[in-house]
Amino acid sequence: MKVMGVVNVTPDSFSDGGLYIEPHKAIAHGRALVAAGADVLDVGGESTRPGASEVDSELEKDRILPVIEGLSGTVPISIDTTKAAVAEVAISAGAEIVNDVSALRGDPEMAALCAEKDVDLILMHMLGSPRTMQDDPTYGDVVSEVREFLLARAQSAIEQGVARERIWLDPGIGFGKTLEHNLSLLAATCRFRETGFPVLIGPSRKAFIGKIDGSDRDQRLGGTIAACLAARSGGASMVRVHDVEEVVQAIRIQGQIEAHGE
Ligand code: PMM
Repeated sequence: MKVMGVVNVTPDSFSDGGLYIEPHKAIAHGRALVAAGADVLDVGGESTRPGASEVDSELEKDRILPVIEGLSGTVPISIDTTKAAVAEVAISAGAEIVNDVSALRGDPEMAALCAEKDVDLILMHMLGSPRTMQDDPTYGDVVSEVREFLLARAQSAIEQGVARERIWLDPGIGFGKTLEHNLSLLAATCRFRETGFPVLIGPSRKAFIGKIDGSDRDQRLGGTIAACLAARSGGASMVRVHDVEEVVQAIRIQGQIEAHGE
């Protein structure tokens, strides 16, 4: 399983908002994550935390461009955006993956851009928008509904020219979900893997951990690792995390133990 390291160039993200808003700090952080074992870096210029407001695309471009240029040539870079204009400059600067938390609902140009540039495309489930998603999220059967949604978005991407083998699915931990929903989705990673698409899971430092044990954002490493290992056991192909070094170690040890089993 691969590890995607998070480089948030935002003033207000879930756990690291404001730390890397200056390009040289974001670049140094990205390089440190690569040294710690990140296989991919996910660069984002717009926060998706609950209640966050939208960022103008020019500001988002200004945030991410110097950072992607500075990190290009290290490991594959993913651009975390819902806007085709931002994705386009990111791809020109070297990004090879588009991480679209709106699953192509944010911008009608996004699918065509990904198809034309032949980049990987991560489709994530979110109920509503970051502004409203935590307002009493309700599902009948959360796993089936999220799975059907993602399959429909993948089908739409394919119809718009994106190659099937470029598509990743992500159930969107924390995006319009209660604690119960998040746990059900994590426990059902294999149901997403069964679709044939590679699965990405992003549990890092998220609120569901704190809802279980009362921990603050900077005290959720153990919970993050537990969720990553559960995702790996369920067949996830990549986890998106802030604490790369510790997660890489945990995955490696779990893999070694499994390799020595019956
Ligand atoms: N989570 C956040 C941002 N982008 N992208 C994907 N594909 N999956 C996620 O779970 C995800 C994401 C929010 O996390 P942060 O603001 O703490 O980085």
